[in-house]
Amino acid sequence: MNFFFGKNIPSVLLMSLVILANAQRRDVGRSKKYSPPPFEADLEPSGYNQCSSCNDDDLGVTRWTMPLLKSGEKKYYLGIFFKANWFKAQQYCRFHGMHLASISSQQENDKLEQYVKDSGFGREHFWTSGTDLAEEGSFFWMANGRPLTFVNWNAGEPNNFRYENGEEENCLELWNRDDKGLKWNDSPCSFETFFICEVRSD
Ligand SMILES: [Ca+2]
Ligand SMILES: [Ca+2]
Repeated sequence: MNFFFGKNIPSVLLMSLVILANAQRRDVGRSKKYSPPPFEADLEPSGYNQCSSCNDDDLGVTRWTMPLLKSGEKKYYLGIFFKANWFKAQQYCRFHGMHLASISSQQENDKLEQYVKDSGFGREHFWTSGTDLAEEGSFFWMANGRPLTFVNWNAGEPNNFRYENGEEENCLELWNRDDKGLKWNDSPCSFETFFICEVRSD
């Protein structure tokens, strides 16, 4: 008993302290090695929203959280990663703080056409927010609740074609049907295709 609790006590204590200190040193080293890097926002909270690196490219596309095509007061987003029916496309845009697109001038249509072509999706169909679901034949933009003020229908459209299952065409898509440019067509809202969202500044 004296061996442990007699004159050897100081040396036992000393050894324990040395072991403990070494263990702590290892823990300190380990915690430094595996600490996650701090978020940028934590480092520079004031610079987080300044978008210092979101320069426009030749098309006027802003790249920050999402690539957006600038067109006057609007910004457009191309939904090209999955196809969705008109309602789901609407939901996607709204979830991200946008609307399905509206087009109010030839200039906007031309800019979108160029953007779609340059993005490699010139043969695809794209939903807009145009619809005559509320009243057959009276199209308006869900994006702003207004009737169409500019139209760019393809020849023979809108034709409200009736399918075998009884569904008619009530949603407005953009489609370069016969190389005459990105014209408009009414299409069944249940069809799944790409879509265009817009950000409005008004
Ligand atoms: Ca219709
Ligand atoms: Ca049609």
